[in-house]
Amino acid sequence: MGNSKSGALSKELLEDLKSNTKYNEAELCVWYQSFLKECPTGRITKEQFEGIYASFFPNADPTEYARHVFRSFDTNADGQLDFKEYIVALHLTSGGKTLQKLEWAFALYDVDGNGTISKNEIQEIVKSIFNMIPEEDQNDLPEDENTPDKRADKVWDFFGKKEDGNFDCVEFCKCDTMRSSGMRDF
Ligand SMILES: [Ca+2]
Ligand SMILES: [Ca+2]
Repeated sequence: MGNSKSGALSKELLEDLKSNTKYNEAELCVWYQSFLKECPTGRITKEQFEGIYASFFPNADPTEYARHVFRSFDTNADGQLDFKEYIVALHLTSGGKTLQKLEWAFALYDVDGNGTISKNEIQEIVKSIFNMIPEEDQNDLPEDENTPDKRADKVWDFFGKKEDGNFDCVEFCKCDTMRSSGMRDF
């Protein structure tokens, strides 16, 4: 409606994204135009999202992991990513380690969304990550983390939890050194 520079991006959404991401107005407008070009409906479906992952990992099976990532970005759980969710995703997966990023990683691992992470959930995500590693590359992994179970055990040990324990977002975010301790896939 005459607002040619920002397209259909509302002022409200623009302000929201400006304060919650590192992008400025000009960048957001450019992202919005390219988003609409790729997704004329203004929405990315789960299938489209899986398709994007599949194109990046032609020699492996990223479907499960793509589903988990999609879930963690689909904050209103309507089965689609709108522009806001897309930009927040972009912001979280690029750039430095921030509390926001840790909170997102927590949401990724909290498969059932109950606010805590269990060992089963760690195993499920680690398994989906392994599916993305071509078999010949799996052979090159260190002996103590060359299977999903070993890797999950390592991560679990890092948090110092009992088999049937779980941890919440505060504990998770406190573990600042986790990147170098087996959870480097963030
Ligand atoms: Ca959504
Ligand atoms: Ca959970």
